[in-house]
Amino acid sequence: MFGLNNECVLTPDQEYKTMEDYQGRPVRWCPGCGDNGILTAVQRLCRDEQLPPEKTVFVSGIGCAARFPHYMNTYGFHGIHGRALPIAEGVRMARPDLDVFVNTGDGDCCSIGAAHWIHAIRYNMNLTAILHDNHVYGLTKKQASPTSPRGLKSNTTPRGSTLEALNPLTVTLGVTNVSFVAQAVDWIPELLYDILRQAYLHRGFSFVRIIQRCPEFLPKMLEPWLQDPSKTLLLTHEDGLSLSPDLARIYKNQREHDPLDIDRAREIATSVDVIPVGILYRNPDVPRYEELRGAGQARPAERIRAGLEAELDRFTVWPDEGGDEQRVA
Ligand SMILES: Cc1ncc(C[n+]2csc(CCOP(=O)(O)OP(=O)(O)O)c2C)c(N)n1
Ligand code: SF4
Repeated sequence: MFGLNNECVLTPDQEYKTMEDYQGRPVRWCPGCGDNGILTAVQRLCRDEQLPPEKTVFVSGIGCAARFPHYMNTYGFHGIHGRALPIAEGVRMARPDLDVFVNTGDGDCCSIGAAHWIHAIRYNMNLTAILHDNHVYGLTKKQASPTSPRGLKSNTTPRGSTLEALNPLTVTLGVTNVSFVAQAVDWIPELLYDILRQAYLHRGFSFVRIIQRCPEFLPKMLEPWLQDPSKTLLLTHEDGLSLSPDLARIYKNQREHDPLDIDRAREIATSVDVIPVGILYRNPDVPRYEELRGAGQARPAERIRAGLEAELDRFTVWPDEGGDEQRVA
């Protein structure tokens, strides 16, 4: 950025960051995997918001989607299966000055991590949770997940899965203290970006379910929605998505929806043949756990040091108190 006399007015640590500045290690997802588009949208968001990499953290569980933190040039925590959310909540409590994102697959979030998911919604901590929903366990090579459609033939359901799929939108919208729920698809980048940006700007637990293509294991599953734009329902509102004329021309199936209307949001979430895309629910007034706990401030360094010293003292061997005997509190 340059001032009136063309002099640079940015200090070195404030230099404008480009998309490349947010790119981490080379990506190893399959070609055509929807995770690639999600990564690009997130890197664009980081660039547009100029998020400081040293103040931004991506937390994940285990799965293909969970490789996300490796591909970001920020802080990251590739955690354990199903535990991305509690790890992220811990980061949030200890470091309220950081922007915390969570990347979780449908197995990671809706199966092994389901209990954490429900309580994360209820705690409403300021996190941006991105559910990469490819309807299958990708990393472990095609097992049915809770969001697999009924009848899906997989390595764990060779005769077809017997249960109806769990709907992550209705589940989230049903939990006490829910404050932000949106749905995107990986193949409409303009809306994917807009939705992720609105989720990031929301103060509270923002839950974005992204319908994600897995060409490796479910190459045909989303074809009907890719081929026929009328099977996508765009949710528009002055407080929701704003569509470019080009997009509005292609996706004519639109519906005005006020994101404050939770009853209508729940009804839209149950859509069967169409995929609703947009902000289903947003309520900025839901209290956040950090606020209620009064934990909005980072702990001063002296307090952290005193705590560590006290903990180490418990295991210190005190030579003047009986030689090599360990003094354990
Ligand atoms: C405790 C535990 N159980 C099971 C596994 C094996 N495992 C690794 S990833 C995964 C499922 C991944 O599916 P999903 O979360 O949908 O992510 P995707 O790979 O599709 O992105 C499983 C079952 C594990 N790593 N740890
Ligand atoms: S297996 Fe599926 S989800 Fe995993 S990287 Fe390949 S296409 Fe993506």
